[in-house]
Amino acid sequence: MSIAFTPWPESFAKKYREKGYWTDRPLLDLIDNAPQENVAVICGERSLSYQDLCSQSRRLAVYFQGLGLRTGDTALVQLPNIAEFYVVFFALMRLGVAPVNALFSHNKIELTAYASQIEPKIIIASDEHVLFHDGAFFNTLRALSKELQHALIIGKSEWAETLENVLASSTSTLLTAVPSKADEVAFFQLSGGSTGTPKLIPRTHNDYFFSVRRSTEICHFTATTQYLCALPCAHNFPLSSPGAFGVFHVGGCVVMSPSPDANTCFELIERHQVTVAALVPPALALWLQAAPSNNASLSSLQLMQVGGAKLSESLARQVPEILGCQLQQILGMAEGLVNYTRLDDDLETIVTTQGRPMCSLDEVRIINEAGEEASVGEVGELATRGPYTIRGYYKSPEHNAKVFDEEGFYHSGDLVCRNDKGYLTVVGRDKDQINRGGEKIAAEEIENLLLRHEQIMHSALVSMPDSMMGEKSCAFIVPKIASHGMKSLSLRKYLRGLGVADYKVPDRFEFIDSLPLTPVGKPNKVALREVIRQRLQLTSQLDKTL
Ligand code: AMP
Ligand code: DBH
Repeated sequence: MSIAFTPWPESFAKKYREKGYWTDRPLLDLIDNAPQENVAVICGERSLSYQDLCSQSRRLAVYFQGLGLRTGDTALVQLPNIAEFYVVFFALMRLGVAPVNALFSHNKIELTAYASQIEPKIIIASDEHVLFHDGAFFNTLRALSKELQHALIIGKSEWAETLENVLASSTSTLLTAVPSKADEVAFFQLSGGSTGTPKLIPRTHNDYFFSVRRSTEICHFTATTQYLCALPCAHNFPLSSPGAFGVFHVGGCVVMSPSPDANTCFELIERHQVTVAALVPPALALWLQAAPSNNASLSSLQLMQVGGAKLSESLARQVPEILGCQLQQILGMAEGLVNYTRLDDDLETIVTTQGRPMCSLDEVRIINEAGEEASVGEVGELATRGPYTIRGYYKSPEHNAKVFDEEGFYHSGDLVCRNDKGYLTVVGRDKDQINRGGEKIAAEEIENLLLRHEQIMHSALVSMPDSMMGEKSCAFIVPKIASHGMKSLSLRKYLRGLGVADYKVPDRFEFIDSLPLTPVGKPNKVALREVIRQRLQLTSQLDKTL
């Protein structure tokens, strides 16, 4: 049994193979073909060689096989930045089991949404996450997903099997299972989304492997690369741009950091002679603030990759000055297309653009308001198709009909302009999403949760400017009755109680009598963004005068 997804048309698949982009090899080759004696991952005081990674993932795969997991099955995985994330990923790859790798910041709402879409047979989670301190949440999920039978915990557990125990008690590496076919779904990426339910992105071995290989070429990764994984390890950026998988492809070493915190990372950079790091803009801003007064030597650092949200030109210019390394900007998306500034680009291009597509078969169309292709410098929506850009979200026919056109282009909702050399600069967004310093929030998801509150009549979530995060979120609330007594604090508590990820809880609440509407009767978010912008401006002026 294989997992259903929207395939690339045969003529495109043929082209991608002829060009050598799709090689029909499984992602497992990333570690199985690596120089086995090299160190693959450093995590705290532990070092795992490629041989360790291969043998542990093989033993774990044997255990999974014993449970009856097989090709076409799915798994829900939620792990922090630890080496076991990769052990688990490649164990599942050996059997052709496709995981959704939830972010560690995800909570009940997100995990439930993923589980109900993929109906996993197994949950693999960490004892560090409060949801898995006991078996209660697992049982809730089992009631929703009839396939769910197993749980494996990384760490200690009184209610589920643990990885430690599995590895201690199994030495067999005898596997009869094989990976899924290279042109089938290897795993699911997460979409930042703009809809009520978070969408899943089916990625095949062929398309993902290509994006990883091509990325390592562009970023000059080699066996001597020491890569700092400071962003959430499951995210597409630190996984594949070139990320940990790029490092594995060339036999280099991934240094895990529990967080992007500057001081934690600086220590790791010095200790492990890190050469490349990847950050979102707010984390970069904190590094730039902390670096001058930190004693750790950052001299090994050669490349700082920044992406996920718009980087201001002024921060960009500080990178070589303060960190003493080169900057690379990346505009990527879990749906596929990744743009990079190149290492030999001139400084102006690097600080003012978010790069250009990674390969010649990435087709980019920028569509202006009139629905026509924009000319150089003109703003329009970025639409794309190519050898590693999906043709459809998982089981989402209605949404797919909206964001994929008849020619298979994915309409990203990003407003960009292109210069005469094909480099893209992001200027805005035409999707109902807040980009909170790289963490995406689908407005509709939070609005729906707010509407479940018995005192709320209408809600609208919009972005508001923030000097540190770029954007934060503001929820406009129309109460059912004027004398409602709702406070920001109680609404925050309410949302947390429902079990939504913390980063999605609105940074600010504004209570209003009615929502301004557009001519077609939808909440006028342009007007609401303007309301909050003015209120913030007023507060900051008052602060200055006091
Ligand atoms: P996701 O769908 O969660 O993978 O998020 C991808 C989206 O993040 C893109 O469509 C952009 O909106 C945004 N994004 C990623 N990188 C950048 C960047 N360098 N500058 C501005 N926005 C970015
Ligand atoms: O934001 C993203 O999704 C992103 C950013 C940089 C991404 O998916 C990527 C690089 O691959």
